[in-house]
Formats: sequence, C-alpha cells, structure tokens
Amino acid sequence: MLIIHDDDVLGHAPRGEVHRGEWIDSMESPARVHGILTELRRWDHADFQAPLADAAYQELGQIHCGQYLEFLRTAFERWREERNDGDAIPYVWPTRNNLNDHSETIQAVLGRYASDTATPIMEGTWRAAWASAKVAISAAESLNDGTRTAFGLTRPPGHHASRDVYGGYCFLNNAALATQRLLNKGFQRVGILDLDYHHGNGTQQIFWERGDVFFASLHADPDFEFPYYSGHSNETGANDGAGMNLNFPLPQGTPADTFLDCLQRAIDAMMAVDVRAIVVSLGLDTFAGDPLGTFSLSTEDFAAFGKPLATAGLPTLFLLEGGYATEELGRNLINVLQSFVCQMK
Ligand code: OKP
Ligand code: ZN
Repeated sequence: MLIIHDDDVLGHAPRGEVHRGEWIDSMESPARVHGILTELRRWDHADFQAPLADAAYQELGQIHCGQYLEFLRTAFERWREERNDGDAIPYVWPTRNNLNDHSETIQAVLGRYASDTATPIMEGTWRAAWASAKVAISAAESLNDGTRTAFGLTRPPGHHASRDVYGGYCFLNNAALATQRLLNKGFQRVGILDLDYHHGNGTQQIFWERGDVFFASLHADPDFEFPYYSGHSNETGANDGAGMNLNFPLPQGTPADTFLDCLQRAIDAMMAVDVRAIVVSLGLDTFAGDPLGTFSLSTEDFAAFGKPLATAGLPTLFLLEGGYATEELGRNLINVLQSFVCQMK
C-alpha cells in the first residue's frame, strides 16, 4: 500500500494549548507521527513515497481563500515583528460584523481567522501544514485504475479548517484538497467519510452547497463535545448540496457495534448517490484509550473497518485526522489499513 509521507510535517510543534482553562502540553504533537512511522516501517505492505514537487497544486486556491493563505504564510513572522515571544495565539476576536474594523495588527488578524485557542502558530507551522496538504493531494493523485488505495500521513490534521478559518489543530483542509484533486482528475462525485471522534465541521462547511461531494461524519454529539456548534443530524446541506451532508452524532461511551452500524449506513448513503471514490478522514480518537475521546473502540475493533470499506469496491484514500493515544496510534492505524488491503480485490 502506498504511504505518502514528508518529514516537514514534524516542524509544527507548539508549546502548549489552553484546555479547560488550564495550560497543558499540546495534544497534537510530532510524537504522533513518530509512533505511526515506527509501526508502518514494520509493516510489510508499506510502500513509502514522498509527495509530488511543489509546482502542481492548484487545489489550494480552489478550497481556501487567497487572503487566508497569505495570512497563514506570514502570521508567525508578523507575530514576531510585533515583539511577541511565545507561539501565536489570539486573545482578541474582532467580530466580523464590526464595519469599522480594518485593523492590521497581527493580534487582531489572528482573532479574525481563528476559531479556538488550542491551535498555536509557530515557526514551522506553515511548512508543516503545507507539507500535510501536499501529502493529501499527492495521495489523491496516485489513485487510478491500478492503485485502489493509499494512505497520506497528514499532520497537522485538516477537518476543522474551512475556507478561511483555522482551529481544532487544523490549518489547511487536507481531505477537502484531496477530494478536489480527485474531482479535477475526472472522478464525477466523491464521498468523504469522516470517522474522527470530532465532527468535521470545516469539511462540512466547505462542501455545504456542493452537489459533487457527499460528506458523512460519525462523531461525538456536539451537545457535549468539541466543536459544540456543528454536527447535528439536521445539518443536511443546502442548494446543490441539499441532502449531500449526513451527520451521525453519537453519545458518550459509543461501542464498536454502534459505530460500525453507522459506518455501514454512511457507506450505503454514499453508494446511493453514486460516488466514484471515497476519502476517509481517519481520526483514531474513537479509541477507548484516547485522552480526548469518550468512545470505547478497542485496537481489535479497528480491524473491522476494512471490510465494509473494501466491499464498496471504490478507490479509497485514507488520510489521518486526530488520534492522541500516541502509544497505540500506529497499531490502530495498521489494523484499519491491513483489514482494507486484505478484503480488497
Ligand atoms: C481535533 B481533531 C481544548 C480541548 C479540545 C480541540 C480538539 C480538536 C480535535 N484544548 N480541543 O478532530 O482530532
Ligand atoms: Zn478528533
């Protein structure tokens, strides 16, 4: 199985984040990637490749707004120029309907683009986010008749980032960028299956009014979990995208059988609208031992993901989203990929 990886993703290593009113070490750390790489290097099916060279990435401008990209590229430099010592974290949020606000100080600009305080920007952030996006798009590029599946080791994750908002550890929406590449390559409709513990609010928002992408997400009910304001079952899309968005908000303690039942229903719904490829936003924070999750999937349960996915018979791209139990992350990931590869044919 093709594994796309780039060491630049390791350059984003924030010092900490605000969590329940306290300052803690960042959950979303390079250690996650080290844990995964250790296991992938031991796996006989892994065929490592680097992303494509920088030149050919038109999807960035199709998914994200130009001013937002310019902001991400320069934010840390500007933050430093204004004599701030730590990582860039906003603490003012200029409301967007304030007509008199044209403030260009980085303090104001950060608050204009950020959705939370858990997503610091530091020296290596842009390079890492860009590398992660390249990994996703390159993995999508590799899918064709001969290559049914690939895994992109995307980090920082992407599913909370929308056209011009960052947050939830996400800056560029890797799954959306990969999906756009598949569409650009001629796949007529693509399904995104978001299995992360948290609702993929950024992805939902990006494709909300589009008929060429079906978005399905299984996640903790926003009535008790981050992002708190998105992911309810009555959010079904609008205009061309009406009926093309399907949310499964789930309760605390959700066990594997419930999760797998919803997974099957999500796949059935995408098959019913004739998607030609599937992008899996593979968060592994549904694991019972995850420090941010409350679901109760075991390491063995992840080996049950492959069968329903492979049975769909479509080109399937796996991209990493969350998952914070660093020790078990690699094992859980390989159980998903291995079970898919074994069932495929
Ligand atoms: C990202 B992904 C605040 C508590 C939670 C945000 C969780 C982001 C999850 N420190 N913060 O979907 O796994
Ligand atoms: Zn998550």
